[in-house]
Amino acid sequence: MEAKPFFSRPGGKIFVIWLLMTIIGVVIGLYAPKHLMPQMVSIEGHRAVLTVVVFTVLAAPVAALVWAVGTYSLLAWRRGAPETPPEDGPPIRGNGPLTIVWLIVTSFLCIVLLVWGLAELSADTAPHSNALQVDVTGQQWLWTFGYPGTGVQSRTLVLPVNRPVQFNVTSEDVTHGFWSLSLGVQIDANPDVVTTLLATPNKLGSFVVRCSQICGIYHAFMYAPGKVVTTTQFAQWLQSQGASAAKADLAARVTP
Ligand SMILES: [Cu+2]
Repeated sequence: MEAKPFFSRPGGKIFVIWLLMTIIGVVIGLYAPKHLMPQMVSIEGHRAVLTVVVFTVLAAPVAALVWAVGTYSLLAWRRGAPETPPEDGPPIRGNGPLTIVWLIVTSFLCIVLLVWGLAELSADTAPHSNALQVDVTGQQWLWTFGYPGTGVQSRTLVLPVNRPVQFNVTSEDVTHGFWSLSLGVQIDANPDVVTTLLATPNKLGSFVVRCSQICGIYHAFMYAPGKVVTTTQFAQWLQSQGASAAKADLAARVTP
């Protein structure tokens, strides 16, 4: 019996579906995050979008393989379909080239994701000598932002543009989650523990701080407004909140 051409066989058809789904997945990965995620106002926020793009694009062919086999099986071998499922093929255990390709691809994906994740984590938590210190305290069910050295406590997170900020995050009662998507930060706020996290706002604009841990009945209402302003506006704002002019200038100053 003459062998059927590749694209007439189930494997060939699955390959075509896989290719189409991979292309769709890659296109979604490249374009959707920029349009579906909110406006990013920090370097970390932009890097978070890039991470979503890279991970989606890398995951697209893997997800497409599962979907392609599933879609083909459902359509081609449905009840009453002209095509009947083939007999089980030979086991792939002894297939050397397939095993090697499988190992290389999966190892490559795991290593890329691991290295990328660790690099992002260390960049977000590395101490910075010139960072503006902001104490973030969560409690049921609001956020308080303190600016050490100025005496200012605020329910709005105001940050100067183009300066690293170190958030010292803690909680007064239960575990909360300090989370601002636009700032690209998220970390648990635990009682009796201060956890630090860095971000560098690089775009003027407003954002929202939310709680990412279910922390009680009004968890959904635990959010605070935030904005990124110029250095001058930041010093003026500190003064409007009761800081002396000297302390406000000192806190707002950018030292090289
Ligand atoms: Cu909370």
